Amino acid sequence: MRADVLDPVVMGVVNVTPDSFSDGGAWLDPVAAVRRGHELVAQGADVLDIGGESTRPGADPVSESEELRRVLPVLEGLAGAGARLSIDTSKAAVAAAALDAGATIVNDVTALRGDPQMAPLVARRGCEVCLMHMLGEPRTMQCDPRYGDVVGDVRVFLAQRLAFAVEAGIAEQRVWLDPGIGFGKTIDHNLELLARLDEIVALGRPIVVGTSRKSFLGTITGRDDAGDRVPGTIATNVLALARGARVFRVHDVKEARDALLVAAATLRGRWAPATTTSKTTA
Ligand code: HH2
Repeated sequence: MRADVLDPVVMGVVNVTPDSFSDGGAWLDPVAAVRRGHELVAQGADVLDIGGESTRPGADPVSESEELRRVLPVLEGLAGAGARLSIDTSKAAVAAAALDAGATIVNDVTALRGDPQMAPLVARRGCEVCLMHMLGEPRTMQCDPRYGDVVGDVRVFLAQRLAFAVEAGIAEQRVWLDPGIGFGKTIDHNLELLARLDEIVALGRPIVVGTSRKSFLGTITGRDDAGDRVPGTIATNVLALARGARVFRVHDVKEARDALLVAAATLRGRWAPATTTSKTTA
């Protein structure tokens, strides 16, 4: 399964949206998005996560046809770019078209709850899938989220979604899990999840962490501009690596990659070149 848990997988974000919280509109033009994807690969991205619908708090849903119109030319333009392609969607039709265009990972922030066709599709295609925890839905998720014990609740949810996926015919070794930082969580919920990440890692699947530029980092540092939150992002990535996280979803690939490689070598106490095979299969 995992040859070396200290071998970080860097997942670079390409948001083909007008309204994403940190880069909305920047890569809406497919030519610009493809150029951005190539740039992230050159910076060391192992995976490109391409999304056509913002999930920021308060975001409005996007139609299937609009989402397809946004992401398909970008996926086609990035097939063969040198990184695995992930489609960030909760719609099975979008995922199916993305897989046809060369994606091999489905990143579903609803953890297969959003579209009943998603689990059978993933099972049929044998692709990898990321199942993320979210309390509520993007429009309302930041309105007073409450948990008994946030880490315990997220862990139970992810274990249940993993069992659901396996029951649906998805191979367990194809499943990645994500605690969903910022999705129906207060700043303290996010911090507790990161502090006790080892309890989520204990589920035995590769753990994806998506803290990149998120607002809790701005609250701690006083940085309102999302682009100024890169050092905060890196602090969380490095600590998450030390606690066993495997995949790091980031906007700033160069900075995150270098920090993670140095952190991994330091944690090991020796330097060894990255093992490509183990990385690409997470
Ligand atoms: N965060 C965002 C979107 N997709 N997927 C996973 N697995 N984990 C995350 O933490 C995650 C995610 C939100 O970030 P971003 O894509 O930059 O913003 P937006 O949703 O506004 O497009």
